[in-house]
Amino acid sequence: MHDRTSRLRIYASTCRSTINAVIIIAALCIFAIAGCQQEGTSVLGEKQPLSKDERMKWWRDARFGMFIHWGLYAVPAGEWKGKRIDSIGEWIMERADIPVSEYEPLTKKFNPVKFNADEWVGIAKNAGVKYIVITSKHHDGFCLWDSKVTDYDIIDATPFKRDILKELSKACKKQGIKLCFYHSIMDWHHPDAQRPFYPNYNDAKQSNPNFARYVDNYLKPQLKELITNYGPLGVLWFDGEWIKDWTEPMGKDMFNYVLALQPNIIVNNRVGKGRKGMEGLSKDDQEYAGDFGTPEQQIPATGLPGVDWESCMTMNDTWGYKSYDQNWKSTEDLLHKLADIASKGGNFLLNVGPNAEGLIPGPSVERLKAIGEWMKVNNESIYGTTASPLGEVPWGRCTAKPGKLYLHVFDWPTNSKLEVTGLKNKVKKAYLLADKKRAKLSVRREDEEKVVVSVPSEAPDPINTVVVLEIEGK
Ligand code: FHN
Repeated sequence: MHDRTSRLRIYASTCRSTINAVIIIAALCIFAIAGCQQEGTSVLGEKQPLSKDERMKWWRDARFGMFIHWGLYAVPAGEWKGKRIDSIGEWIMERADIPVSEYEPLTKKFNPVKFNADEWVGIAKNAGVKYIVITSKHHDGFCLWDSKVTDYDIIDATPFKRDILKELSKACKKQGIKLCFYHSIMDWHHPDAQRPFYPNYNDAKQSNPNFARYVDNYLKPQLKELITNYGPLGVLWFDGEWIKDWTEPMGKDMFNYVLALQPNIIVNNRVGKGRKGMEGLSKDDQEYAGDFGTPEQQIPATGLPGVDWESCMTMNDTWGYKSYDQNWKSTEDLLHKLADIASKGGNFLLNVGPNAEGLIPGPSVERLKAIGEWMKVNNESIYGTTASPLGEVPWGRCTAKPGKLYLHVFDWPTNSKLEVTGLKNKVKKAYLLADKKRAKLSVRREDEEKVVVSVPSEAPDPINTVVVLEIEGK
């Protein structure tokens, strides 16, 4: 930088007017700063944390991600020694009281020859998904990447011997999807973590005297591998934080550790103790580590005003694959959830649980395809939107952008009159988002807070038709 500036001074001294020199120097500095800071590095090349808003922008705009729970548990697929487990598939080691000595041999059977990273990422992209969160390591401790700190990983322990995360990283880069990792703090396989608690792997009261050694010599080095060799990552999605040995101070330390490795990464609130069970966000006023709240299998009734949050959900009743769980949510239900969550200012992280062959189950693929067809027409009403400024609306949901309201109409008015209450702004124009010609719909103001939009007799989309109101002011 200094050489360039001194050359500039020589050049400037030949310029007739000092104003030209000032303009050139200023322009050069602006380019230098812009060029460096985009990756969270200072103009001097040091890594410096970006502001939270800078880090969160792509994530807030994305609104829709895909969760992938995949690992050894896909092999038993919810059944152990002929007995079906009564819970989520990825918990089979704990639910069926399987000792590590009997669970580890599953590695010999994990050979997902039909796995195709481009295909998985394509399914996600066509669904309108903007980021993928995959389990690098779930509670069972098995690693989906080539880790240098253990052989309990896909390269060293299985016949498959391909680095799943490396292949997904390449496919995501190629298709413009952000790659993110779910990583479990709780580890049922590592002797310095919960392994000694067998068969009570999830005993939140027990403590391992060597847990600090697990964090320093295993958990942190593995996270460094994941952030350094597969990145830049979008999100580090921690989980399994509820154990006794993990504390909020450790969460804060981990948050800083991860940000130091990649300044613009985003981290969920399960890095610390800020998750209040499945609600996803503690309501006490303590400052918890992490960037967003994580309600699970639920949508906060009024969102979580003023904070970033993401609802994660299964399409059936399990995260990890179970051969017999056919209790699939309908496409209509999933599309309504997508709009509901966005209308409350949240992100939707929708899960798939691939099987042991490396295939995403058919019913999941069908639903994602149908969601993608709706998103191709209506994604403007989801991406980059903010929570509804209207109160509850009887016919559906509402999302917003500056100067625009997107009315997600689930229940089409039988009289072709769509009533919008709580709206004082002047409506400049109304039209169907799906109508490329944006033919005007007539709007009549009934009173200070209510307008009535005349809509077609039939709902163009039986699940969710979006009517756009262009309005004046905020
Ligand atoms: O125990 C895990 C569970 O297996 C799954 O990964 C969910 C997904 O968010 N998280 C934990 C339960 O809260």
